[in-house]
Amino acid sequence: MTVSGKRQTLNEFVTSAFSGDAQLDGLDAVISAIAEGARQVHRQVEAAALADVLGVTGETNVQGEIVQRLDTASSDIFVDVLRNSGRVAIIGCEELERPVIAGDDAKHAYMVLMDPLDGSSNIDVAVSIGSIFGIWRRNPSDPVTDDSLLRPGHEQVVAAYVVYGSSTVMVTATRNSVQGFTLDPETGSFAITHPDLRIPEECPYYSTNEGNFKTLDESTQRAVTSLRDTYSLRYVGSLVADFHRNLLKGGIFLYPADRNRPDGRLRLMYEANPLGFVAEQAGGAASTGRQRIMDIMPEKLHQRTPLILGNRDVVEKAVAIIGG
Ligand code: AFP
Repeated sequence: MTVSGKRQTLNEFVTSAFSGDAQLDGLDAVISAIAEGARQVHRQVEAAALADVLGVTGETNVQGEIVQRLDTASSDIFVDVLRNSGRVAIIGCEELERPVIAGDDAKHAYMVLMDPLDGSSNIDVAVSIGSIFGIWRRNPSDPVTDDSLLRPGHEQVVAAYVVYGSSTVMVTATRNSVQGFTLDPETGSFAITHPDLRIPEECPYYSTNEGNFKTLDESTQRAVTSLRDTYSLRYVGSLVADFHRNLLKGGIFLYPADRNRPDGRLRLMYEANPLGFVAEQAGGAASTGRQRIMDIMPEKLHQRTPLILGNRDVVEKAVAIIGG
């Protein structure tokens, strides 16, 4: 008997969850492809120092960030598995300036936006990192162009993320259903470990880079001060890891706009939209401080946004103080 025993696997879950819904035909293949990519990235991350794949490539990506070798490796892995699923028309990726067009006939029904490796600055120090995905349905009669991806967050059909930490966990969210699966090191399959996830009522934590406090505007400083007076600070510096903790334990994450980053630091399309969708389906909320993240009509693939997400009542209180 393997360690995951008789637990339902992710592939079994998505096959049963989406079969019979013609509107979601092929979605199971896309999610299974992401799971396969996560298995490969897990192996690379786990053995990175041994395999000498730590460090930088010497290139700078479209964000102006120095690219880590594992950033490129993860991006290549996920582009390959998504292309090979045969169901994805276009892929937008944090590491790639332009989207990858993978197919344009009717069976290429999905559009994927991804951050293949989030928290790169934590790779070399063995701190949890992750991968983030948002999946939208494509209107098959529309041509596939770079602008096809510019759809609002509330149109997502699935959002998912993977945490590469003390264990490797993949969380998937569809309408009102958030499920967590853990990678079984023996079988290499993701088995269900966190069924029907909901953000707990209690909220013990707030997560923000306090080093930016001085550069926040006055009302945002007031909001952070009120959180500081009420909750314990927990901040890893990997959005996925901070969000995952808060999803399981309760908490609020904030990366507001500040004097140095008037549009915020995090990316709307492949960080805020997918995690905002997960938060909302788990009973939480996601805001810019002035607007619901899911309602933003995107203008650019790599646009940034302020982000506040977590327990709904705590997010709403912070937004009220900020003046949203
Ligand atoms: P990297 O991928 O460059 O490490 O950035 C990580 C991130 O996008 C997100 O995961 C963190 O929440 C945030 O940036 C950390 O930013 P600070 O280092 O400014 O706190």
